[in-house]
Amino acid sequence: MPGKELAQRRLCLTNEGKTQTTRAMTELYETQKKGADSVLLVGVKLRHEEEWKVKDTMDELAQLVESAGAEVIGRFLCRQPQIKAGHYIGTGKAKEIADWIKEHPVAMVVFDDDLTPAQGRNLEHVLETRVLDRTQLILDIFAQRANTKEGILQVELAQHQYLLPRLRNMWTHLERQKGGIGLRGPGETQLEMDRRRIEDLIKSLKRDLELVRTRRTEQRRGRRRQGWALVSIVGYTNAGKSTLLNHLSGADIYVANQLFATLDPTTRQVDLPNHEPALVTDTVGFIQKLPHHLVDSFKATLEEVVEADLIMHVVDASHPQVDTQIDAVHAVLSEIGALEKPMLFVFNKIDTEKGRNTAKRLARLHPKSVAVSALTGEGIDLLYDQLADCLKGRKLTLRLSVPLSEGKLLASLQKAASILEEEYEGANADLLVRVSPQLAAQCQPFVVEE
Ligand SMILES: Nc1nc2c(ncn2[C@@H]2O[C@H](COP(=O)(O)OP(=O)(O)OP(=O)(O)O)[C@@H](O)[C@H]2O)c(=O)[nH]1
Ligand SMILES: [Mg+2]
Repeated sequence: MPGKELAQRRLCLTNEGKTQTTRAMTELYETQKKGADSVLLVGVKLRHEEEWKVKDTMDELAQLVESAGAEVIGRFLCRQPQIKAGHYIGTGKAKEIADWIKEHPVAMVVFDDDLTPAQGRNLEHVLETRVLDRTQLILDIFAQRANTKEGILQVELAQHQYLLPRLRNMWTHLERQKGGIGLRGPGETQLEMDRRRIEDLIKSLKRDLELVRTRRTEQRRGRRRQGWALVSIVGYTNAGKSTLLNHLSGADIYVANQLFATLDPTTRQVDLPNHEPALVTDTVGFIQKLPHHLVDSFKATLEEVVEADLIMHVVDASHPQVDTQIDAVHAVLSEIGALEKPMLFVFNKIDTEKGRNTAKRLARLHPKSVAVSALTGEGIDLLYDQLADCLKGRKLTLRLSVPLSEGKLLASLQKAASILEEEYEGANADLLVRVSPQLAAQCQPFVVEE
């Protein structure tokens, strides 16, 4: 996949001659290149947790590993009352896993939860194998998928933010060479240099991303000004978001039965019955335990969701954990401040028996919804109607400065707009109004601010 190569090249460039640290993030591809792509999964069930939930998240972790191009050859589920500070799991269990690995060599061990830097280091020491946690794995997949400049910048920012607090961990081998009390050893000096370098890099990535955000905001404004309705597709990863947009618009977005097939947003025109055309954006999927750094770094992309007129929440109704997935999507929407936006549920995959039955159950809970199969096209006509219906009452807020000589427009505004503020300045009326897209188009020459 070209995206993968591009991301790899970009990462290599970042790493070259710089930090040892970022190199850890490309480990998954490097082991793949050598053909050593077998992975052992480790999950932990704590006293208060239900075993089936832990097993489900481990199934998902296995899917993540496969989506990253590697293969799961074993799983360990550790049942323990609480997290152990030193190794996350008990030392006895760690030893047991180490013995298993001697018999079944693996390229790396992936933990289903986030490890502290010290836990990661201690585990690597005992297991004598590379150890990754869930966040690192997701970051790796994102790095493989990032295709556009925006995507690559966002992934790099998330990676470096993840690494910064872990730097000390990387340099402990040098710290051991430190001189006497009060002397700064080579490890410490190198650590400081690395820290500063990464902090500078984070600053410069944030600056670059700010430009991306500004450009996106301007693009959105332009589209609004032209009267487009903006719709964002959100949903759990693998729910069928890209398949749906392909069906609605004839787009050709990459679709695959893998997690995070889509990373970069794609916007396409969709023609709705009795309605001006809408612009629909397909974007990155969500997942439970989505690393906070990623949500934060993907601000530019996720703003498409926050700023949309309508959110289409696509749900894989055939998935056994459909309710958990809906909750996980809501958690991310809440984190980005988009939970209160108008939302239409799209229960997808009703061509399967499970999907059809679950969609019926979910429709009772969420009346503003439609059941479809993005694959066969069943229910899509109903979806077009629902979309048009949801967007019908769409209003835009505009600040206008209209010359009093524009009597006809002012009369239309008095009649059809909600006037929120009204002030007369010389020969102009300064107004803050909420208007339909049609009326907004007539107001275009007099818009001061949207
Ligand atoms: N049976 C069935 N499968 C579907 C349907 N819609 C999508 N799929 C399959 O579900 C898988 C995921 O589809 P995508 O469209 O890539 O899903 P996505 O939500 O864009 O996934 P990410 O981009 O990875 O977050 C693919 O194997 C699709 O063929 C459907 O209506 N019915
Ligand atoms: Mg997709």
